[in-house]
Amino acid sequence: MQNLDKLKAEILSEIAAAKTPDALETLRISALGKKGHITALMKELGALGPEQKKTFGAALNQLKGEVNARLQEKKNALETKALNAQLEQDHLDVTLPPEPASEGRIHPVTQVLEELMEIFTAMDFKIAEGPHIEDDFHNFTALNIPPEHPARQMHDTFYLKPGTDGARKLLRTHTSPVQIRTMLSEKPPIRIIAPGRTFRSDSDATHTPMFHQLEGLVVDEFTTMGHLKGTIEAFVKAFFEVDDVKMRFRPSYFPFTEPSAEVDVGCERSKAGIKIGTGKEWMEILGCGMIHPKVLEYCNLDPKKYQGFAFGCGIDRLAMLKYGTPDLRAFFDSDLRWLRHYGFRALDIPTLAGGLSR
Ligand code: 2NL
Repeated sequence: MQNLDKLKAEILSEIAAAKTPDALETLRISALGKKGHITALMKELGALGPEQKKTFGAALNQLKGEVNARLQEKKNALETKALNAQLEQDHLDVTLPPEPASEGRIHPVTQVLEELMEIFTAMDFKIAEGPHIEDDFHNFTALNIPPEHPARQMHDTFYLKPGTDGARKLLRTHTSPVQIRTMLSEKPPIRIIAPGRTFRSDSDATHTPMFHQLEGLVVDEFTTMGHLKGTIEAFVKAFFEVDDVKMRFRPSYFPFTEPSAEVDVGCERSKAGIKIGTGKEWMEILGCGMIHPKVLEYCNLDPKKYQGFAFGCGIDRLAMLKYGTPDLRAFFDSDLRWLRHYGFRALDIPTLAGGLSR
């Protein structure tokens, strides 16, 4: 018995001191394995008398049970400790950008889109979106584009197969239907920009069948051409990141605005590219005007009560001008070399305070 107490004390203190699951397994084998100390004592039981066998056997069984329990306890503790250490080492900072983001690039069109949204949301415009597949009413009729207007002809517009009612849906040719939908569903005052994809059956060095447009719309009770001019001027200065921009509003025509104007900015062309702001030459950057009374009427707005202005420009074209990318078609080739050269880093987010482009 004296011997057993000593053996028990030894084994338990060794278990308590074990530092690894391997060391613990070695201890288990040396106590309870085939040639273990406790196993050896068990084998001696057979040679004892019945009374001794009973007491010694019971004591041995109790020892065996306790050693097993302590081994299991210690095993659990070591495993928990190992898991925690592993977790500590594998600790993941979820606020860091994913690895591919440091390799990938933001497309110039996305960059310019983000810059535009930053500029116009700072002027209290909301961002509106709508479907790419539209109907005749929202894309044409409500915009005062009559059926015989050239913009409706098959060669410009992508039409879908006729539906059950015989009407053909189409891919929107501008983002204007988004503004029509907003005027139909919301009450003035309305201040929105509608950026997005647009589609026209046209393809050459300066046209791709899919391109990006940004349109703006303001409708209120006392909106004037002065508001339009001030908004466009503030936008152009913010976008080209210059304090002073030579600008002119040139009379023009759109079916959906009256009066209509096109806006040119002063520029200087050289071998190195094109500089916007000053110079002897002019570059057209957008079209605009006061919303045509008929368009307001199509949207159930009384033109005697409400007026507004609208403008539209090509995002891809703005990206070409600002970042000096020569050929529009390369925009949508997904050429990695082109993207690495003209693309932007993911974390260089454009802000008015921190600078739009760096
Ligand atoms: C251009 C010219 C323009 C508009 C778009 C518009 C929309 C509604 C009502 C009235 Cl719902 N106008 N949009 C107005 C003037 C010009 O775009 O050259 N775009 C690339």
